Amino acid sequence: MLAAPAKGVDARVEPGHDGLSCWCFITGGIDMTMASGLHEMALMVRWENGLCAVVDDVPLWDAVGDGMAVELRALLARGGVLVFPRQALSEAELVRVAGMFGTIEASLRYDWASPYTREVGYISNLRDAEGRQIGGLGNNEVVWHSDQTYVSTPATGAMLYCLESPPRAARTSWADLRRAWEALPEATRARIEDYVAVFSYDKRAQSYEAGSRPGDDIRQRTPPVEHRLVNRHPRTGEKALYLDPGTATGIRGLPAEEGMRLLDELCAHATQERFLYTHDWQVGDLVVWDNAVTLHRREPFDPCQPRLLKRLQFRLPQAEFICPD
Ligand SMILES: O=C(O)CCC(=O)C(=O)O
Ligand SMILES: [Fe+2]
Repeated sequence: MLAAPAKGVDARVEPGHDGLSCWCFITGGIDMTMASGLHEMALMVRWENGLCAVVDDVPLWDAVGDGMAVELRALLARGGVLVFPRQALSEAELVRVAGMFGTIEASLRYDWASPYTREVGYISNLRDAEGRQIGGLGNNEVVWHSDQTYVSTPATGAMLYCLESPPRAARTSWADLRRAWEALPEATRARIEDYVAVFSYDKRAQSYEAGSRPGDDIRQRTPPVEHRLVNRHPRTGEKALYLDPGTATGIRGLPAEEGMRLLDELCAHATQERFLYTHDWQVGDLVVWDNAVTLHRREPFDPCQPRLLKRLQFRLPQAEFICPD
């Protein structure tokens, strides 16, 4: 269990801190779960601020048994964010891992797709020999958002796999929209619970830097759509805000300005430090998240520093996860 995995990326740990002691030191409580499957092993889980489960020592390049897959999906359903530090995964292996969480869907952004694997997208500021960006989102800040809100039936599962990222920069944060909902005053919850928001990809794309904006064909395939502002988990009944103020254009039935003011206020509330997990990327980290219960944002970074992540998105099962419609 504690031996270094056969195919991991070299651990980047500070001198004097081997992975284990560092891990134990920062652990408040260890969640030991026996999972069955091809690998009969205990899952070692460290929770970060109640929303992110860090899972060490699962070699995802090997086939994961059904029992383990069920456990990992349950962790994602519980927290909303799942981190597998320092994996070493080919694009084919990324496709297999994503398929364990849900049904993979290629992104609308075919212009960001890997030249080798249609389902894999590149998030990068790197350029090819002709000076064209090899992926999307460049080096600017990516403001708080939830992926796919501009689609009528969003595929809410997503993962990013880090190939290269500047040290202690370009961090990505996630905000917990279930706890944000619970922390709202009762009167606000009653007032907004049945609101429906309108979303437009066109609006979101205007915030992208020039090289990441969609072509006309993609814009024609993304007319405005509507989603409930508050969703309910099918099994647990837990509720979550469904927010994306950079893509939303308002609330149905409210004057545009009033609707946007409310959405901005809710976003400011939901992204308070107490609801966040921030990931400082290391090569090989795989982060999986549920866009129905979280918002995320990426910090801007120095354009001279190379950054490359591979991205997949997938439909999480309706019986286990909130699926906005
Ligand atoms: O670059 C990042 O860390 C996040 C990009 C992003 O928002 C995404 O891949 O959905
Ligand atoms: Fe995103």
